[in-house]
Amino acid sequence: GFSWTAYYDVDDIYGYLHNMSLKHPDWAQVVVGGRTYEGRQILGLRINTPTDEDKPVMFIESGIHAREWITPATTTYFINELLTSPDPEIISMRDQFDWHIFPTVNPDGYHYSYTRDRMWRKTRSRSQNGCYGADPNRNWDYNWMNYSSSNNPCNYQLYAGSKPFSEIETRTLSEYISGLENMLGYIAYHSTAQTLLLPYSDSSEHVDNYDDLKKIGETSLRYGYAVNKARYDGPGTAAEILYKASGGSIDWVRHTQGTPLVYVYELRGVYFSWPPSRIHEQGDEVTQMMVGLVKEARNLG
Ligand code: 0X9
Ligand code: ZN
Repeated sequence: GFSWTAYYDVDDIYGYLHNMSLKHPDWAQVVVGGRTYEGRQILGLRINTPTDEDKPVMFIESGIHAREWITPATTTYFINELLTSPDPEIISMRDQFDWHIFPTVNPDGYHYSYTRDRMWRKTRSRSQNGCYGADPNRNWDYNWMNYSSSNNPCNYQLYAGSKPFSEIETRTLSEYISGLENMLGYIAYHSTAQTLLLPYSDSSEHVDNYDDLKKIGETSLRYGYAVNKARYDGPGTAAEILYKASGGSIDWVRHTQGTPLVYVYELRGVYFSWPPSRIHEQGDEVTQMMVGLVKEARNLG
């Protein structure tokens, strides 16, 4: 069976999502967020418990970078918490939103990292000169190619693609996102800078609700800290506390969709490695970070 003491390949993660939808058919369903170069689907779980009113959407993007294995593992852990936890705080968080949760939005890359090259980061599209993959977090259609981006398809990490949305993964996922009405939050998980980032990633400009985002982020980190005493940097813009990077998903989401709550959580680990025996620890921390985020967001209205 599926557990949180090991890392799993894509098919097992997708199997878990299917099992959960069979177990909770009334409020959990598998959704297709997009397609990949190698013909996979980008699968997620939509969790939407029955209520009278329409609920705001909370979107979770995970695993856009293939080698950041802790992110899909944490995300399925979080799904399991939403589905099974008896904690009233977690139940209340679950019931407030229409959740769209995608544990691995770059499944071709993740499978390649899992089976061939642990440090693989990009997609697996083949370019004309025979090199593989683009960085899917440099490929979104907003300020494409400005910072921390390469135009060389053979660049192992930062090739931004031949044009904005050249990658079928980012293009199809962006279409899915555009189709969502009333998206309140978009949360992306990365690793391993142990940092909480706000938009924008490629400019020092502050978004109009920067102060709220900062306050909500601080509460989120405080809730996370209570679990393991792990200190995260931030919250702050990538330009302020990490480095400027263009073409990232959160910048596109914020700019084109106007989503109010947009964050990148860089989770823990050392050079993309994190012991499988400690997935629980990271999972509980992220769950509490989400509880804190949702609480403070509601306080601020
Ligand atoms: O460079 C990135 O894409 C992220 N760091 S990582 O080490 N996981 O690759 C930072 C993402 C910051 N946000 C955006 N660039 N949108
Ligand atoms: Zn990353």
